[in-house]
Amino acid sequence: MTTHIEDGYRALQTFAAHMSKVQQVSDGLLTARVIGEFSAGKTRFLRELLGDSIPPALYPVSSLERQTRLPLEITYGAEPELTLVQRANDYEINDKTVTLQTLTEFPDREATLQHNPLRHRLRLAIPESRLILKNGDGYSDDKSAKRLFLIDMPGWNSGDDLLAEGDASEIMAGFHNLALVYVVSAVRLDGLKNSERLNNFLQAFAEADFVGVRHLIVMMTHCPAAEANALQAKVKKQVNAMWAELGETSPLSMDLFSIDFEQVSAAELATFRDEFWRSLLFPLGQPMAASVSHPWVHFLHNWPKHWMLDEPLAQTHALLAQARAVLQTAAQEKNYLVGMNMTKLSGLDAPAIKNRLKETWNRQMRDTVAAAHKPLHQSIPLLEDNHPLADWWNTYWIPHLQIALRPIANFLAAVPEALNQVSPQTVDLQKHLSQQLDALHHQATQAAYSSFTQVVDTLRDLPQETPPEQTLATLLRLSLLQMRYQDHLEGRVESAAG
Ligand SMILES: Nc1nc2c(ncn2[C@@H]2O[C@H](COP(=O)(O)OP(=O)(O)OP(=O)(O)O)[C@@H](O)[C@H]2O)c(=O)[nH]1
Ligand SMILES: [Mg+2]
Repeated sequence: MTTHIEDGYRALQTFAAHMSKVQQVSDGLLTARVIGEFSAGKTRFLRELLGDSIPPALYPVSSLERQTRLPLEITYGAEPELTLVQRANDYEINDKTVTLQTLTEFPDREATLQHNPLRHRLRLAIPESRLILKNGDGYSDDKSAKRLFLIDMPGWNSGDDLLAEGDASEIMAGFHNLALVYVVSAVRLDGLKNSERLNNFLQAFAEADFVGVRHLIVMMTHCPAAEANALQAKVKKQVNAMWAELGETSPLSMDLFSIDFEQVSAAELATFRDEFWRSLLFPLGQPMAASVSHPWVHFLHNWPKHWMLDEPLAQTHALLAQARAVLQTAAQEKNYLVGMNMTKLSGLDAPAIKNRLKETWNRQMRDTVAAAHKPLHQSIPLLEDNHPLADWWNTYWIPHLQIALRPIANFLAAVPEALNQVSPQTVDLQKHLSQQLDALHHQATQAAYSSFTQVVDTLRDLPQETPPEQTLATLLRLSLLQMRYQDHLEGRVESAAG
């Protein structure tokens, strides 16, 4: 015999599998490249931005020497995964991207030397839902969710390869750009090479294709907080002057960030992350979703309306409330028929007594579901077969709710029988009814106030404004606790396989 908790976990695994299947998101054409001189802090910046979603072994290597050799594209994946892919162009998406290898740790520069940076890329998929373009990439006709690619590029003047030393325009902009992120170290602002490359970069930027407004993000690393304002002003002036020199008359859409990753506090980093995401996604003109910690949240928010559990849960609450009302109305202060006793029935023959009692009972119960034809345990709402929680609902929720409600029907079925047995010879009406009904009433009361119905009550008491993911998490967590409790109560032990 399996335990409740084993059955529960199995049902939740089905749910998890369902959720992972729902979240297949296809590749989009849109990219945001992170570019700049070697050791400017490009990789460090991406690590700081995304750190929480990247498992330590897959942390991109950032070091004092030139490091990044293959472009690293970071995109959304339900589970973190690092792969080596063959992909020469941003438009080789979905099936056209060939996965060559799955890596268990991030390779250093040496380990990537045999691959050609013009044809190979590393791809890091992480559960960061802001890397999903909910309404598509702005290029494909279908508006379904698409993956956005943040691409960490090798630094220019990084020495030995084609890609880094080649024509800047080839690596500086993507095929379709969301924005370009230009990383510069505050300590090297004045380098000659830097201003030459900034010039190259702005040319590439001017010619590149953008999904919305041509958006530049300048990310200044190694910047002490005290000098941030002065250095930002300096960079802004430099960039605007070069932009004008290129003959560009349109104003530049530019956001500037400055930070010293070694000095920043956790709170400052959190603010920086939010502001950066807002800036990056601003060309899409979509209000930015609040940062979310779990990818399922996004899918949950996009569930079809009729999949939301509000309605079936509300119906569950209603059924339980009806059951309790029956029990309470049936036995008021231990009396099954309020105000009725044998004295009131004196002079009546047996059939007349039965009729009187039946009338009294029906009158007493008329506002409860005792008067309805369909028993409560047959009115439990169902979930569609393809609902992600169908298995859990069918194997956990429904059986437990049936157990809570069925004894009400047993009790109600026994009442006419008990009334039928009353005759002019009956000495004490209430005593007779107690003998006939107390045990069943007690059973039904226990069932209606069980560890399971406590789960139902707790959910009803959640604040109105509780977000759906929190309600669901509470529901599932409580249900697992309840199963454990029930196993304990029934002395069931988990099998070795569980
Ligand atoms: N103190 C300090 N160090 C930083 C900051 N940003 C980056 N670094 C360090 O600078 C070094 C170079 O950073 P990377 O992120 O590897 O630079 P990169 O631009 O990716 O360099 P390549 O991959 O070689 O092109 C690393 O040791 C970082 O830890 C910063 O804001 N402050
Ligand atoms: Mg790097």
